Amino acid sequence: MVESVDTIFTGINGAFISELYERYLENPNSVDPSWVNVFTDLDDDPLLIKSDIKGASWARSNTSIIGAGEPDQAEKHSNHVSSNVSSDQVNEIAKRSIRARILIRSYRVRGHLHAQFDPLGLVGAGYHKELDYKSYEFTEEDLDKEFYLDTITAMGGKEMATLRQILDTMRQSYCSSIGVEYMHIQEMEERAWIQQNIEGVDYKSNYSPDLRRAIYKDLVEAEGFETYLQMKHTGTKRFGLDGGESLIPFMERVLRSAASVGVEEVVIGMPHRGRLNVLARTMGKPYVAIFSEFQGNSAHPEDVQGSGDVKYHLGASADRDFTEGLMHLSLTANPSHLECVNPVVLGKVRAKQAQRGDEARDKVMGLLMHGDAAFAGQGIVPESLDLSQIKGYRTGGTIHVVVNNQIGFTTNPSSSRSTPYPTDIAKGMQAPIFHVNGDDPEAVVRVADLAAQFRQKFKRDVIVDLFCYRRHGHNEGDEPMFTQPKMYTAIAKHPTTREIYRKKLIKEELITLEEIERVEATFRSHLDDEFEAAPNYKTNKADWLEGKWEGLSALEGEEEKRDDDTAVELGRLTEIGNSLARVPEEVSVNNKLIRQLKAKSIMMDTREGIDWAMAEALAYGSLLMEGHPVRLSGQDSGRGTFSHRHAVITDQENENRYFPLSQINPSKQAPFEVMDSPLSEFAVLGYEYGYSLAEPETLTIWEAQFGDFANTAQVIFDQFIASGESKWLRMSGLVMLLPHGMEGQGPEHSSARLERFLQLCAEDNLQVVNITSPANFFHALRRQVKRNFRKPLIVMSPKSLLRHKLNISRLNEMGPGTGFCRIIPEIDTLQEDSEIKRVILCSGKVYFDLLEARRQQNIKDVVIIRVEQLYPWPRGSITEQISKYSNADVVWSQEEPSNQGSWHFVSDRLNYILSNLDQKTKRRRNVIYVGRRASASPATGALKIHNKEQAFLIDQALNGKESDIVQPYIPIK
Ligand SMILES: Cc1ncc(C[n+]2csc(CCOP(=O)(O)OP(=O)(O)O)c2C)c(N)n1
Repeated sequence: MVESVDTIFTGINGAFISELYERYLENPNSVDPSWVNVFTDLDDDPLLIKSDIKGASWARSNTSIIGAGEPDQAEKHSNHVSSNVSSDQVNEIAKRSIRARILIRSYRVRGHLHAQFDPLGLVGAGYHKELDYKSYEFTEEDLDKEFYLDTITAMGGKEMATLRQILDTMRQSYCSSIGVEYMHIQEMEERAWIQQNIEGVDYKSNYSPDLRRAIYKDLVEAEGFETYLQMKHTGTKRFGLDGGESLIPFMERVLRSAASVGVEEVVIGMPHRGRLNVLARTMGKPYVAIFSEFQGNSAHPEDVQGSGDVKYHLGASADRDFTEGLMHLSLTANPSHLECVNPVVLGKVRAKQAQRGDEARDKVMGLLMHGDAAFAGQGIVPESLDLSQIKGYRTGGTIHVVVNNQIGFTTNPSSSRSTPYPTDIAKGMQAPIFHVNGDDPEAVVRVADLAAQFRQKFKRDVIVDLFCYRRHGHNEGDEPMFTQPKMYTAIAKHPTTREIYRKKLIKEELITLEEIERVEATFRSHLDDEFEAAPNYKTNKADWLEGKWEGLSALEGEEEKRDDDTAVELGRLTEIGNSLARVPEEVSVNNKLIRQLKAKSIMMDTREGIDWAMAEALAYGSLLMEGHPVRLSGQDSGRGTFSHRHAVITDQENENRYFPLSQINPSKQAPFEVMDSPLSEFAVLGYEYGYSLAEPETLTIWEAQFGDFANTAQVIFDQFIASGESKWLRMSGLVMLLPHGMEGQGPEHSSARLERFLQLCAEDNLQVVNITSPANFFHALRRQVKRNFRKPLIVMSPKSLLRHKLNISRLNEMGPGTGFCRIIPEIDTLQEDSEIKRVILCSGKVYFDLLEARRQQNIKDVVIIRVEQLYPWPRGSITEQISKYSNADVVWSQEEPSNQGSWHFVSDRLNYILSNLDQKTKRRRNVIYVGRRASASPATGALKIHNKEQAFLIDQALNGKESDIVQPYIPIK
């Protein structure tokens, strides 16, 4: 029965002190001044204490601990005291007890300061006043005096304890190889759980010889593998675990412990340090495969394309058959950029939980390893931690292990962070933090148990700070003595964790020497066998397109010929559209929104004038009805930054939320989720990418508030989205909506940095579109889950165009016989093709300015072609269009400055097309650039200048002679 924690008020003197304390809370002057000091020392929330006073008890149920929750006994005790001693004496005893309790509390809060968790002895110890009993007005004589401490779990439910006993228990609980920080947690039940599992618990006495044997074997394998690699491939980079070998028994135990409380699947993320060891020992990757990679062979089979990756970034999956239960493990591949894999892992976990219907988040769990310098330094760490309790993103708690080797490359902790521990950032997230000495593997194993159990019980993140050291340099070619001579002199003399544990086992006769030697010899001979087999080792299987991905295939054939069946029956579309346009009777809908819903209803009736928001909703709705879930996450995505989407209708009276897309046919449709994300791009994009890696059937979308904010997530674009498939054979069908367009809103709201995405394009890795028709957007979205492969889709999405009168479609453009258009040819009737003087190619918003101006000026000899998909570059369709106009010059028109937008990307490609076409004629054309000049800033801050520039470039595109057109890079004098 655990109801409360950390109370100094629930014991023998409870009634007396609580009355005093309540008086004090109401008016500090109403109690004897000697009590004021005692009470002010307690920095607890008065309300919390008051509730403790009112009858909470955290006594163990199997002991006879007395607490205020058991009033009979408390009363009895109280009476007992008052009948035997005078009220002055009660007062005195009460004060003494309360001081003891404050001392106890200090151990709970600060005991870690005296814990012995640094194997090198560089951190910890020292003198801390708060942990000195003398600071609480005790003297040496008090050590053997008894106190009434009947509610202290630590004292095993004793009614009386001496100060010496109290100190012993507190030191053993909080200042041994494990130092725990948990008093920052606000939930009393969570604090109580930790207290109960830490205070006075002699876990080591329960460890069986089998467990000790297993721990030793793990250490033998962890150390043995590193030293074997060092011997066979001296100096080759492997980012060895040497010094942090306890990570391996930790991993074994945390997984087993998680299995024993019902976890069936764990998604793992980790940096380079120790990764080969984890791959081998935890993930079961054959040593022979790793040795083969050391000999220079690829990790992929020969017939698989792609760049591959270095061996210490690779992922793996495995099924482990623990006695505690079967468990599927997947170690997520990651780039060298530390910590950026964190949100990716979280997104994968969430997707897997959705697949299993694991709403309690009991079955699938995330486990992340970190380096100490990276955990403290990288902003993605708090960004990702912040997701842990948020509705659309929570995953039921992640276990974090910081492999704290007390150095980052050559940088000391004092230069790495402003906080005492690398883990301090997690305190704000209410996570308990267990610091543990890596040289005490039994303590490490204990912490693994606590972490797994705490996570499963409270569905919160838990942090393990595995204190260790790094035996060699940053990598095996580095010399650490250049920068940390003292530390490395100490390390050189320091025995390995295995040696220390070996000694202990032998000394305490816990396992026989013979057994120990047998374990060592068996492993060594296994490594020899595997090493010998490595030269002939061939990977015969690429582990992709399995499980959920089965049935999908690698890209083949010409992109422009790929069949995209994205059309939907018109009847079905109107049914869906009418449902979305319905004003829900049960909701008090905002009046302006009622008008919008009516407008949608008219679109459906007339089957015309369908705007962007409606086309988007029809794409989602139709996919949902076909069984594809839709998940859309981004800042303010529910309503939509530009107030166009209204995927959530908020009741004007009670703020209840109604989701039209979830109400089309609730029992027959797939789930729709839309989330207003935290104000993060890096973590949220990484998360959605992770989700898309695990779930190919869901249309997963991330939306940037404005396109340029996606910059802060650039690592995810570069390292995962653009290159993940090539490096790791992992597809993603993630859609990214990045509002883009020059609208006079200033430098930072104009550009989604289209040029950067185009620069990333190669080998069909991405799709980049800048679409000018709602129907085409509808098809682009549906295409993402309708094809037999998945590719990330980057959409330069509209802002003002959401409401532009020309940016509309007819319903039948989404109906049978239609599909995604990579380019959209001229739509107006103009002169004969041979009379056309100019072909303007453009992409995105500028099209509407060009079209309107041409119509206004009644120009009939200038054709405008829209390139809706910039990548994969639709060379065939563009060639076909340009070839119709053999007497025309060819202009590329864009509103972005010439160093931005598409110009760099299209110019060579268009010239290539022109040179091919012109081979048959005498004419030699080069594409002409019309757009803003190169500019440091994406746009002007002044609307007037913007308008002038825009009018000028439109005029030049339509009317400018080639010789008059402003050159992209020549500044105006
Ligand atoms: C984002 C990022 N910045 C810099 C680096 C270069 N780098 C690689 S490892 C490392 C030190 C990491 O220290 P720590 O996190 O303590 O892990 P350790 O290598 O000590 O295990 C650095 C700076 C990187 N990989 N990623």
